[in-house]
Amino acid sequence: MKTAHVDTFARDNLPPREQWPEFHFDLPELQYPERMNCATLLLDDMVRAGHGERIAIRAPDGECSYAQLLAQANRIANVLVREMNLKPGNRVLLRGPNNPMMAASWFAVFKAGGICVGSMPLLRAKELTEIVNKAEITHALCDKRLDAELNLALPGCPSLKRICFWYSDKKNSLDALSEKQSAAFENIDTSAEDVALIAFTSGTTGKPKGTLHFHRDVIAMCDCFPRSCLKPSKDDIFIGSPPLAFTFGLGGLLCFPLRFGASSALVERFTPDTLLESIQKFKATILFTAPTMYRALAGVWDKSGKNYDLSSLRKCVSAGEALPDATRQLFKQASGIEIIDGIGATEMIHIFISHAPEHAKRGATGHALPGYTAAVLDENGERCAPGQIGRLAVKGPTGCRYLADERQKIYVRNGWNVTGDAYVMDMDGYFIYQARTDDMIISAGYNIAGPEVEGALLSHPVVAECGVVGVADEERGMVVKAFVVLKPENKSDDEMKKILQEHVKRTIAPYKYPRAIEFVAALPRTETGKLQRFKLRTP
Ligand code: 3UK
Repeated sequence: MKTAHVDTFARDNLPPREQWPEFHFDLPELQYPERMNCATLLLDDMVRAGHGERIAIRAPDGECSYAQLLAQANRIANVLVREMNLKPGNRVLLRGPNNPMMAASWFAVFKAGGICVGSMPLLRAKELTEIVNKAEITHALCDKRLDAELNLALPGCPSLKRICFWYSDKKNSLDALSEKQSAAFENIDTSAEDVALIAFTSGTTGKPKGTLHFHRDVIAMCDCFPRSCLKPSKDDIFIGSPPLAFTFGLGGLLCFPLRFGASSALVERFTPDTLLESIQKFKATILFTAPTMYRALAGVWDKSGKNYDLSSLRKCVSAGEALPDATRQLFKQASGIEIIDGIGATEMIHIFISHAPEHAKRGATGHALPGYTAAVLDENGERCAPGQIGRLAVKGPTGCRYLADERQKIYVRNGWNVTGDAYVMDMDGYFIYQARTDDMIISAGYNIAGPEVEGALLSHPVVAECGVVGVADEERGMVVKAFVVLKPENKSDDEMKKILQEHVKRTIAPYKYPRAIEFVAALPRTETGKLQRFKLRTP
């Protein structure tokens, strides 16, 4: 397919074809044309189809219709092309909290044929430098309030020549420049296989990996999980915490709502209480967030929940890490809502195993979504029998393509995307998460999955949060160690340790109980809500 990219850096740095996973487009809704620009489908076409007057983005300081979002994206696209000399294929860093200018900027870059590289708001200069250099980023659009780390990074980023800030009152701010531009823009006629974004993995260790996703992939993610599990309507109002730089947020808080003619409430920062307040304020119907937030929400729901009208909320999606059954149950008791759990990955762009709320099964992530095939494989790449633990492997319309990275050969094997997760398939074909493959604890010959022990601990009422890892032990090789955050007003003493150990022994196979327990005030987490187990292993 003929590329629209003049700057072919991304294409030139795709992995060689023979290292790509298999791609399958076996559903009627996954038959895509050879040329597509994802912004055209998500924005221009929606306005053409008559959604122009409907609200696309809701934010604390006002609403923005589809037509207004389109106009703003067009103005920014004109700034990129006319003032910042963007050429199709150039990489553009997008840095800001979730807000309307950030949303419009994503679309502006897609429209202009640029390649979006989102940056998590909390990234420091060192991490920014790494991704700018790895992706040879040439342009940046940045929220003025997040300029400090970017400015610190600049001396180490020779490729990054043109930067424009928004929410700034300067003459050359993105706000001022875009006002002067036309609200019309003709989208670049990209190929379905032109790279639209480079998403860096929130990898807990090692150098960040950039995953390349095509215009087609952005649309495919909208046509898989939302269509088969979430089933949104045009009246839904999405809300949630993941940054747009995290593909979980890009899908759930920007692309999914627009694909279905619905709207997204973008809020920059959440605590459990302000999230509840925002659900009321925006009458949000669909929530996207991580398991820890659901647990925290369940904790404040009964107290704070009374202060808010939360009756608009219908569906809740959890991803990013395993959803402990204790959290699923607590949240259901508090809200009446059965969480939709889904496993996704930056490499796959979004969720590929999940379930409709009525098919939730305790402890299980669900089934492969229509369009995807999933399997649990042993070390030889053969399928494991039901009940046998192995490596999760998946293929479908999206898949892993790392930007110039040897680790492609680790993630993709025999056409499968191997996610690095240990899973079991049960007799009903449900996929049941065990642990990250390298987080499995082997103690005295037993295989123990930390998350299972965490689940048992979380079912005790004094436990607010916990993380379980293996620590070296002379006698047993490794022992199970739990780091526990207690709810306020509980004593962190030896007696409490005993109580928790006995509780685990009663809940799951006794040999899995944590022989060591350490009480801590908080657990180390990434910006995407993931527990950083490696930090617990090496204090
Ligand atoms: C883990 C889960 C158990 C799992 C993501 C939804 O998390 C996302 O992408 P990342 O690249 O991490 C991928 C890894 O995270 N994981 C995610 N969801 C679950 N483990 N149950 C889950 N429900 O180890 C996976 O390999 O940061 C999630 C959509 C888009 C995403 N990028």
